[in-house]
Amino acid sequence: MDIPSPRPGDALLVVDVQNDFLPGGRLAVPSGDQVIGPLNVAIAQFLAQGLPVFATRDWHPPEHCSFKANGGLLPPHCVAGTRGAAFPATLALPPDVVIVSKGTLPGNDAYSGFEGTRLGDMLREARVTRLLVGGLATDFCVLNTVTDALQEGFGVVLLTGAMRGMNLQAGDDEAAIDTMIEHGALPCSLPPLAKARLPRAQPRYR
Ligand code: VGL
Ligand code: ZN
Repeated sequence: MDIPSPRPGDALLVVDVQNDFLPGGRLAVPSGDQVIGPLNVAIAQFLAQGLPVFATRDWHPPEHCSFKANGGLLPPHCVAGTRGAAFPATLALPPDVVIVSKGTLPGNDAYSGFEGTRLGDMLREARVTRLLVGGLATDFCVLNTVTDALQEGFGVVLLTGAMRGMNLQAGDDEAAIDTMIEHGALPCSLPPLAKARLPRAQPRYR
């Protein structure tokens, strides 16, 4: 298994790294904060190479259908404009990050960043062919976003060190990773983008 060096046509996709999904948040993913360090390494490398960074976020109205008070199953979370919906200050998103909000309508939930958004079109407009993906939660929004990305014809590399699962049942995160691989995603199990710190091994000719 190879560590993919980002190349032209790649984009980094950061999935739902928001305060409410971090420890202490309304819908916390266990150890969710551990994705921030490796994602910051990846962001720095994409920035250095002039490659685009996209970030999805759950962005619900207060009357969202997934909330218990509105007949859903979940505590209120990621209400648009609140601190819980914000990206953590420690996540070093670049100034030109493309933010994709999902689940913005009261009656629609979206576990995939492609659902009800322009993400697919924006990626195609940016000539992106492959996504390197990390974030939260492996077994919900990462899973659904990745299977949609593959369905839309994008290549996907899973930054498995930069994602964490909700694990409502033990092992849900590993099962989700297996499912994404079965659908065609490639895992990168080594510390993501460790090569970022190494000089380029060889000059490149074209
Ligand atoms: C998510 C539950 C509800 C997620 C979003 O980002 O995985 N999970 N909304
Ligand atoms: Zn949600």
